[in-house]
Amino acid sequence: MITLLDYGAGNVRSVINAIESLGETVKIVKDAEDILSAEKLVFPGVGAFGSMIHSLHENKFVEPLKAYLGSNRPFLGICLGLQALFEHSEEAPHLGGLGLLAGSVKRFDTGLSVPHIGWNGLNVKQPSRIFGGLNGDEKFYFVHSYHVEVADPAVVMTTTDYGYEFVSSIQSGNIMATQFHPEKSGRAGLRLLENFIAAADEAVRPIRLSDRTMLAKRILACLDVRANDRGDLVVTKGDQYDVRENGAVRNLGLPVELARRYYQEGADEITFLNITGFRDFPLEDLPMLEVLKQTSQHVFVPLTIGGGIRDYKDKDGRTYSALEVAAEYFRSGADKVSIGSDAVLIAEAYLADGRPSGRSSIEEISRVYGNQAVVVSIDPRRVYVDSPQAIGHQVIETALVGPAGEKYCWYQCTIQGGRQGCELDAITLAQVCEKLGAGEILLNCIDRDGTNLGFDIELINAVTAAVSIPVIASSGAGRVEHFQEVFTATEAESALAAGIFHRREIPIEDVKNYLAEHQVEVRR
Ligand code: 1PR
Repeated sequence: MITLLDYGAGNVRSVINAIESLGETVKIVKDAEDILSAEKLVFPGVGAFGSMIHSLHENKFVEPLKAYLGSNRPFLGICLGLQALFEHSEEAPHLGGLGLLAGSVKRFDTGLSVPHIGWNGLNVKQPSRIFGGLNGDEKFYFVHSYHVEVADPAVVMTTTDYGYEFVSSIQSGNIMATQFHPEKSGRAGLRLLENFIAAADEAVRPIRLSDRTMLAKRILACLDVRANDRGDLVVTKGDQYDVRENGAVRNLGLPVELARRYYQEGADEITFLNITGFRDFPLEDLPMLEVLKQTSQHVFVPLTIGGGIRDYKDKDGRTYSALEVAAEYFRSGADKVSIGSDAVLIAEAYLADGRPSGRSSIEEISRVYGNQAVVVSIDPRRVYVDSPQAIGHQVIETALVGPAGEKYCWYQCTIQGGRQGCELDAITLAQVCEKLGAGEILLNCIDRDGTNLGFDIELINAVTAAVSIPVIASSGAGRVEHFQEVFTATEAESALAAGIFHRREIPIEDVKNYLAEHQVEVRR
């Protein structure tokens, strides 16, 4: 049996699902005694360092944890569960860590996008029993803005390169901890967890040792989900956001089945967008929560859910915050939430007031769950203008001239799935959302959606140049060459597609093979 320390933040469901998929049972810590009597303890830290340490103190888990760690029984820390072992973190300088290992936690100091999100490799520095069956060239899923700096190099199990080499896992006796998420790292991650559970004696070194790792460009499969006219939840797909064909909602399959297929076919991440979420109340929209729960039982890559993340008043007048809605999604298996319409309203309010409210969904969710858990989904549409000074928006010069020969355009934000245009441009929206705490931008494009004409490179370049958080390029993928183009002509960290995958026009494997042949780093 594995004892799991859940202090109530983020997605521990996926760790439980991963362990259970390996045939092991999980007991969740309820009190100090459960920690003290554990045989094998897993500590998946999620969210922010400060709130984690706070909760550990509040629950009176600190002393039992220290006692458990002192007994040298098997321990696996994940992400913040690694960082917690050290003395301090820059993320919450006034709060000490557990101090089991000498060293501290620092924010990434690199010109690259922070958080470091995605699939990266491991430079193995010492043998371990958790490497059994691994080749050494596998990639694992990372999502973090901070990393540990150890005082004693003897505890370093692996390092990873992102701008510079940082410690990505440690080992000290039976205590192991990884900065990456094995439970979100597909087959390689499950193997690592299996090795931890099996407690084999022999420490091994994988065969293929690298001395430099590279972050892979990610390929995301997106499932736009809504109820069809019979009320069944289906995956649909629009042409420039119009999901109806001959009056009926297009039905391209069942959400759980399709997500599972894409996981098996090598998708690096799966995104569900509840496209009518803006008008439904998600906490009453139980089928969507059920889709997440069922998907996360079999799909061990990151899951993002979007649609309807905002504050609500139900029919009895009770108010629910966006944070409560997000919390329910995290509990059901989501790793990130994606905020669309509400982000536009928040940015407009911020620009009007000249300061953050401190209470917006972006700020509240990122404060509790960390920036990496908050994606902002932008649904822009091109508006052509004659001159760069024409209006008070961030205008770009375009090679794709407008219908009347216009050489400039701006990207108008929309809400409610493109139904309503706003007086805000996509570049400004992305900048404001980064300031407020968003960790990633999902950059759609209504003009390109469903067209198979390729990504809007000009839009993607304008937004990636304006922010330092990762950008997911979305809308318009029609050929494998489009993925190569977006990764070579822009700084996008990942690319998302829907139609070509749903219609089985191009398998994910073909996209990755083509990218690998053209020297774009991918996870295989
Ligand atoms: O506004 O917070 O409730 O979130 C609603 C979410 O639903 C937003 O993220 C918005 O993008 C999405 N959405 C709303 N209406 C539609 C629609 O299609 N009618 N779908 C919609 C957006 C766009 C992409 C699509 C890519 C790739 N879908 O995610 O998957 O364009 O498609 P392609 O590869 O086939 O070109 P809120």
